[in-house]
Order: sequence, then structure tokens, then C-alpha cells
Amino acid sequence: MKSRRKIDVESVVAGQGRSVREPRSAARIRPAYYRGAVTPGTSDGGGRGIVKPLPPEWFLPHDGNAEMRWGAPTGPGPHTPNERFFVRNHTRTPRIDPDTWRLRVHGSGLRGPGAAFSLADLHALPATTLDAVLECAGNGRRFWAEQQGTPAPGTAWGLGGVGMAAWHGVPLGVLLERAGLGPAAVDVLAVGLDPEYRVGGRDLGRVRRPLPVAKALEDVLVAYGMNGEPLPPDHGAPARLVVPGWVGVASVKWLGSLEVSDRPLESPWSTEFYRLFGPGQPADGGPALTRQTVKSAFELAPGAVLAAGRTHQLRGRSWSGAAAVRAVEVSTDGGRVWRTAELLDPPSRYGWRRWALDWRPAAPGRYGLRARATDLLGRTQGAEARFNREGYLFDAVVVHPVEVV
Ligand SMILES: Nc1nc2c(c(=O)[nH]1)N[C@H]1C(S)=C(S)[C@@H](COP(=O)(O)O)O[C@H]1N2
Ligand SMILES: [Mo]
Repeated sequence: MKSRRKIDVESVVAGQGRSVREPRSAARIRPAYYRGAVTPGTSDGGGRGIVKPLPPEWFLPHDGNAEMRWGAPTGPGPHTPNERFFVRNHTRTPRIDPDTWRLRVHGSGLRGPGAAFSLADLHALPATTLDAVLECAGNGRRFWAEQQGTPAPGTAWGLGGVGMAAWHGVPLGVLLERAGLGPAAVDVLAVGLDPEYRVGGRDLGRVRRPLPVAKALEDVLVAYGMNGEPLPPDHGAPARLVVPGWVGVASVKWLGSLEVSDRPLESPWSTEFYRLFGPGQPADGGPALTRQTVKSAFELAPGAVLAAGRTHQLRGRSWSGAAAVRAVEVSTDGGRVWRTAELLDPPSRYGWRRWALDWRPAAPGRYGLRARATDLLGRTQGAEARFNREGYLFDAVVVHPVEVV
């Protein structure tokens, strides 16, 4: 049994929205991995620590994080283009020299001394491409306050802490086999190369999180490609984990090492953060979060203005961490009548499905549009989500306000 330390989650989470202190000189942390300073994202201060541009029509800044706006069309296909993909950084995007970078695999769960892989080594290993949604566990957090009157601390994401990419890389199982995976291995601790995370006066060290070997061998990727391009700096270059269906934090970016252990491992990201605390949970918190819940979003700006007496095609996307989305229903009358939306993509185990539905609002006024999805396991979205203190996994139907004129 893993030890469950009692910790002051409130103070830790309360600090999450604030800026964290600059790392010590990057050169002192790990000279080979850092090359110069990070270019700021935008001059409005919204994208501190993010390298790519963050045009306000595409992104909503949250301190050092960037939320994707659902109101801006993202292109013809189901994939979120790299330049539009949300960014969630605990500190800032590091610049890593791909030529000197190595991924070190070590630990008691290996048969031998372990191995170190260069990017060229990764490129030479068998690779696969996988469509997978990547979503922050806190996605939708602002709706705890807005819809349920129970605010939760932390980044107030709308529904844009999510994206879907075609991830390309080496199955983690292949890599672990090459590194000498032994029969006693139980956990793999992935460690990022971004600066140490400091919060509430404590230095929690590098972002890292254990992954059970069973999941590691199932479908996890060490990804170095994203939508046909090399992984961009903000999304984990040169390589990151992609843990399909699981909370975003499992997909550790800027991968530096993998500790393969014959005993269970833990980190603050599995003991303090990304667990459920509160009503209905064990007194000292639930288990480390794994799968994401079911969600749906309209591809429409909140408060969008639509003409009365005309037919509008409502579009959106739905996803689930547990199984492919099976059906999506939409209500335009406050949740009384639900109509089945047309699904525009085939079922996808880890990808989302786009959908569409025609709506001809007869009369002007304010409307709350609702969409709810059901996955192949029968998991669906209700009118209310069950509260937890940190506001993770909001899975209720989100009411999307529009104005008909
Ligand atoms: N090393 C490292 N990995 C990380 C993070 C981080 O701050 N550092 N953030 C995690 C969280 S909370 C999320 S939701 C996803 C976000 O991935 P993205 O920025 O590529 O969208 O990365 C995860 N991996
Ligand atoms: Mo996250």
C-alpha cells in the first residue's frame, strides 16, 4: 500500500494560479539540456514561459497556461493544429538541445544497468501513430463555480484545456524491453526536464509521476511527433509521454528519465495533486487519478449571436477517456428535449468525435445549449458533477449561452 501522507492541499493548490519563482540559472540545473532563454509567448504577459505565439483570438491566457478557444474554427480535420493546441506548464517551456538530449532508463525493475536513448535512437526504433485526446484534469474547472456554485481553486479552465493530435513515437513497451524490463517491474516514474516546481514556499522538484507498468505496456507512447511535425517546444520537445485516456499530467513533457521500479513509486503529482478529496472520497483522498471522464463542447464562442428564424448548424466535439464516444445528444430548450446529433467521425478509442445538428430558433432570446455524450461503456454526462475540492474531472453537461436576435 502506498503511504498517503496528510498534506495541506489547499495551500498547495491555492498557489497554483500564482506565478512561480524563476528557476535558478538554467545553466546550473542541467547545462546540456538548456539553450539560452525562453522566448516569451506574447507581450501581454498572458503566455509567460510559453514559446509559441498566443493570438488572443485563439487562446485565453491563464497565467503561464493557455486555453484553446472553442469559438475559433480549428481547421477542416479532427486534429487540433499544433499552433492552436492548449498549453499547460507548471513552470515554463525549457529549451532542450535535441542533439545532446538523452532519455535515461534506470531502476530496480530492470534486468541490467538500464540504457540511455538519443533522439536518433528513438527514431530508429519501431514507431506508431495514435490519435489521442490530451486533456487537463482541471479542464472545465470554472463550471464548478459557474454552474454549481461550488468554486474550486486552481486554473479556471473553461472547456479548452483539451486538444486532439496524431501522436507519433515509440511504444513505451518497446523502449522498456530494449532497456531490459524485468518481470518484477511495477511502476515507471517519468521525470520532466522543465525547472523544479516551487509552490507554497516548497520546492517539489521536477514534474514527475508514476505510471503502472500495465498501462505503460498497453498503449503509452514516447512521442516525438505531433500532427506530422516534430514535437514543438511547448508540447514536450524532444520527446514526451502520451498516456492515452488518462489525465493530462500523466503525459510528462520534456522527458528526461524513466525510473522502472520493482516497488510502487509516488510523487506529489500522485499524492497531493491529481487525486480527489472531498465528499464521497476516502478521508485521506482517493487514488491517483487515471482515466478522464466524458465531455462535450460546442465549437462556438460563449454568448455567440445567432439570427432567429434561420437554420444554424451547431457543431461540437465529444470525448471520453474510457472508450469511444457512441452517441451525442443536444438540447436547445433547457434540457427537456434531446435530439441525436449526427456524428461526423468514426468511433475512435482515444480520439474525439465531431458532431453536428441543425437548429432553427423561432424566437429571439437567450438560450442555453446543452450537449451530452455517451461512450461505449455507457458512461455519460449528467446535469451535475460530483464535487471534489480541487475541481478535477468536471463531467456534467456544460450550458453554452447564446443569444438569438
Ligand atoms: N514536464 C512536464 N510535463 C507536463 C506538465 C508540466 O508542467 N511539466 N504539465 C502536465 C499537464 S498538467 C498537462 S494537462 C499536460 C499538458 O500538455 P500540453 O501543454 O502539451 O497541452 O502536460 C503534462 N505534462
Ligand atoms: Mo493538467
